[in-house]
Amino acid sequence: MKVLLVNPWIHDFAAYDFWLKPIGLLYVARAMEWMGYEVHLVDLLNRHDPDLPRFARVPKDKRYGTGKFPSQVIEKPEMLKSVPRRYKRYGAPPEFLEWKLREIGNVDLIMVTSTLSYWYPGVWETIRFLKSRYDVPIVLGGVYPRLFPEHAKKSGAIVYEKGDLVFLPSFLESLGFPSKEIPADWFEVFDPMYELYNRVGYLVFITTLGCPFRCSYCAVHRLWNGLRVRTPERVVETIEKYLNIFKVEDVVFFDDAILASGRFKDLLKLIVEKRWPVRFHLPNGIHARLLDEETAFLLKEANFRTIKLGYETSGRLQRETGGKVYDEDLVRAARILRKAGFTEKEVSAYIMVNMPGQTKEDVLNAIKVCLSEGIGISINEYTPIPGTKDWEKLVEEGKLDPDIDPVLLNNTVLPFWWKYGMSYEEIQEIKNFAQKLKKSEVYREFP
Ligand code: B12
Ligand code: SF4
Repeated sequence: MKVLLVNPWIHDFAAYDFWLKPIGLLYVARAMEWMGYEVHLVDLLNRHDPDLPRFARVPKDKRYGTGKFPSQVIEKPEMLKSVPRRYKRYGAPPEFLEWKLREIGNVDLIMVTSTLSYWYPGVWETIRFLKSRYDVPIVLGGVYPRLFPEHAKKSGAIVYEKGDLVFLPSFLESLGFPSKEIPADWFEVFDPMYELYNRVGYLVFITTLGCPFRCSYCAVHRLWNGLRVRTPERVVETIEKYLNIFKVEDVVFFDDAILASGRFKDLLKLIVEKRWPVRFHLPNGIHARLLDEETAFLLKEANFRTIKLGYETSGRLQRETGGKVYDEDLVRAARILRKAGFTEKEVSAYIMVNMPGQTKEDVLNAIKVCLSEGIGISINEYTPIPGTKDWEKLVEEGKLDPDIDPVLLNNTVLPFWWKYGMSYEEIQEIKNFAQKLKKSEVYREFP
């Protein structure tokens, strides 16, 4: 039995390859191999595919293997017509997909993944394309169908609504496909199946699934029950295995709560011992309160180059959204990291703009806190996510239609129509201010 796994196109006003790898799909690949399938992968977002330059001009890598995707301007969906920006298909062009499918030939089953729900138009286009070439069942899984199952069913694919892979065998059986029980500890024993790639520009891993916190704007607790932790020994084994196959210089951890695992220091110690000639990155905000000096020094010794702290906002919303971090936690973490030798180029804090109830002052104060501690700023625009406390409150107050088309929840689009948040101009002003600060001399005053 032959299965084709596809990482679909992104349709958006902007998208950047900030170490995007379909790690969930690579676990699905391993599970399918475990069940005896012959597995093939088409990753339309792999900028480092050696065949891609024959089909598109591929922008050169920027920092640490990140970079711009090839893109094509496409027509905006009706609902986005009033947004005065160009809408694009990001990733390999359709001719590349056509060629790949010809190379792979007939398959028995197709599986498509998805991450951000508001990227669904790219998922749907990919599914339409596949349907026009194959007459086999297409299964859609990932974050989008888990958050918007009913909407995802309109894609024309059969939807896998679960996160955990232990449910995959019975799902396949229900479709008439062969299966075999998946080990309950698959997250420990399975490696994400990177060997399906010819070339990658970096490697992305996760060492934990889930998060013990319950922030009111975040869906992670709905996606994963509790916190699952992979043993440091297995993580190191996996990294080593793939560093031997791919000559990459950057290794990235995408965890939501890596410091909450209770095993991170052990992992860092093992990484330090290995002395691999690579840089490490933590692009998904870590918990400032959980950072201690020993961890900071180990991060430095292990050659971490990107550390993002989850800060989100200053002011009363810190408590109201769940109390994950307070100013004093951020300040403490920033100082510890500076003491360990990190600079503002390596450490920055995520600040969210346009959270319900947030004022411009909350954001500006948060920026000032970062500034005074000599750490960088990464501005994120808020988007409501189903299943979160924020979503439920907004629906209850009549400020959000629960049946909204997910494309309108694109964080770039929200300020153009949502009258309960900040205006496009206000957000732009904040972003310009942050941009100016980044370029200014202010940060250089810090040792
Ligand atoms: C990594 C990540 C990113 C990465 C890139 C994601 C990527 N690879 O494309 C980056 C850093 C770019 C990112 C950015 C953002 N993200 Co993000 N991100 C994540 C994160 C932390 C991990 C995703 C992941 O790899 N999970 C681990 C794998 C194992 O899980 P999985 O993909 O679900 O796969 C499992 C199952 O779903 C299933 N499966 C997956 N595919 C398939 C396919 C088939 C056929 C089957 C059967 C099964 C199956 O099997 C897998 C194993 O169990 C999630 C949170 C989370 N923990 O899921 C948020 C998350 C997806 N992000 C989220 C958000 C909000 C954002 C931002 C918008 C934040 C912001 N406000 O700025 C930005 C977007 C900026 C932009 N416009 O680009 C939200 C999604 C909201 C939504 N409506 O979709 C999430 C859920 C976090 C949250 N806050 O609640 N993100
Ligand atoms: S925002 Fe971070 S700390 Fe809060 S629940 Fe989500 S993953 Fe956990």
